[in-house]
Amino acid sequence: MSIGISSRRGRQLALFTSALAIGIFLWFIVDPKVVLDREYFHTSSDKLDVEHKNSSTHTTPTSTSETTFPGHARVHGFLIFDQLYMRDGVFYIVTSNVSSFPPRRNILSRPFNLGEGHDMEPTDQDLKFISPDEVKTVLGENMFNVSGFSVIEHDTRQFMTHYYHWWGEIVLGFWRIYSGMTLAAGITPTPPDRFILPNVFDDEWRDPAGLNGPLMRAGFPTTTIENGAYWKDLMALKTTIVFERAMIIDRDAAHRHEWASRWFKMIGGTMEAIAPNNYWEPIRRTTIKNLLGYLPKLNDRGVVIEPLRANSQLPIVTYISRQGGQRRLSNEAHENLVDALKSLEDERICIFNVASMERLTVQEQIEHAARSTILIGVHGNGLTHQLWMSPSPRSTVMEILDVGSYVFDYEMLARNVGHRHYAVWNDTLITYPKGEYNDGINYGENLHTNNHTVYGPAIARVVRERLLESLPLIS
Ligand SMILES: *[C@@H]1O[C@H](CO)[C@@H](O)[C@H](O)[C@H]1NC(C)=O
Ligand SMILES: *[C@@H]1O[C@H](CO)[C@@H](O)[C@H](O)[C@H]1NC(C)=O
Ligand SMILES: *[C@@H]1O[C@H](CO)[C@@H](O)[C@H](O)[C@H]1NC(C)=O
Ligand SMILES: *[C@@H]1O[C@H](CO)[C@@H](O)[C@H](O)[C@H]1NC(C)=O
Ligand SMILES: CC(=O)N[C@H]1CO[C@H](CO)[C@@H](O)[C@@H]1O
Repeated sequence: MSIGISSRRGRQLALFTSALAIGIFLWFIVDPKVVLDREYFHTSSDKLDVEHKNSSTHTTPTSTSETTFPGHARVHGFLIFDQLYMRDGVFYIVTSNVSSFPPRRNILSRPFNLGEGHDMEPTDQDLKFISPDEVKTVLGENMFNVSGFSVIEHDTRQFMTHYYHWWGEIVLGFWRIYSGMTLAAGITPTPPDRFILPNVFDDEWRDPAGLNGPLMRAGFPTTTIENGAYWKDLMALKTTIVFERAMIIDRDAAHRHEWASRWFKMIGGTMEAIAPNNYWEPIRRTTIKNLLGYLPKLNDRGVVIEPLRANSQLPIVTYISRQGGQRRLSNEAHENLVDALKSLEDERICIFNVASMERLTVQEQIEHAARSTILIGVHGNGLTHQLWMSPSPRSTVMEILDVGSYVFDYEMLARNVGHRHYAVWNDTLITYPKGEYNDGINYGENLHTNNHTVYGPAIARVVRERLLESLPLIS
């Protein structure tokens, strides 16, 4: 059976089923040590072929040299182009109809840090629209092809050096838009050929917790990550570069989307783009298989049933303790919560783990998440680990906030990945069904304090309900 795949659309299901069949076949013949998830990914050799056949049905290039817009989604800061040009660090869109493209300020911004008073409005130094007639004079006759799919993360390092901002916004947002585009074309998304960070140098995109880098290697093993030095090399060629397909990701431009400002989240706008329900699964599965050497399979009750050696007998509830760091519970609230959840373990309702992620290896952290059905924690980066939990009608994230605060970071992840999210205000748990959202955000003045309170029994009650309630499960 497939885990938590709800099939609203027959086409999605059919796609998934045939991909699964091919995947199972390939699974036996492929060396599983470093894997792409073959259930979803085509091999890279059939990739371009398949994409070209399809993308030509969805774009109407008036001349071979024009830039086109292969997707349907026009989400600010997450736009995909075919035949995107670059010369001397400036992007060029070649088109005879500028109004068929989103305006420049929805595509990118000046590469400055946000919130430091810079004028972020893009200029001709960042991106220009030119007509096919101008190509020869502006771009010259000599062009250099960068083939395949390039994801250009256009920002400075400011926010990327953070597990949530990298994985939960940049990668998740990119994969959502890209999966939606390939769904519309009736094909399976393949990993991009490269990530390019033109405005980042050295190691700067990596996070202090040491998760961003290793997880990229595990999740996108065939994708290179090129920083500003690579970009400078391209510029030094003093020629025009043509990106066969490129997505430009830009945080400030993304925030210009109405939904991004409503929820104050870069990926807010991507929520309007249609994506398959299970779109994150290929990345989740690939990452976990490469990291752990196995993919935990959970049954309807949330029990890990495969592989046998990793069997858990009861569903696993993991509480991510932040007691070693900033933004945490008071000691009393922490102990009270641990006691309440331990009593569920005594009743044999679940296996209960307390995880201090900062003391664990990357592998151990991901293994905790991949085996858990319920993840509980104070608002914070640890909750980004829900990306590796198996989505199901039972999978749940409980985010402890100070009473009155409401922010969307981890709720957006839960909605994208397929878990139910609860905001916990002491003894009150708040959740919203699909399509409904909390009215507004509120960064309460106590959001970042070290003495959060929570009423453990209230959390234990909802954990019990989630693990015992009978659910309309889809197998
Ligand atoms: C240019 O694009 C706009 C928006 O897609 C479209 O309405 C218009 O008809 C196009 N103009 C021409 C000349 O193709
Ligand atoms: C770039 O590559 C594409 C596809 O491989 C090809 O159709 C195109 O002519 C090439 N463009 C240039 C400028 O070499
Ligand atoms: C938290 O909830 C408990 C149980 O309802 C209540 O006794 C306690 O006063 C509440 N704490 C705060 C700070 O509101
Ligand atoms: C928690 O800490 C904040 C600031 O550190 C303080 O203003 C607040 O009164 C404290 N709350 C409780 C319930 O101790
Ligand atoms: C919409 C569309 O044209 N989809 C096609 C994409 O390519 C596959 C494989 O070549 C076809 O089966 C689809 O019909």
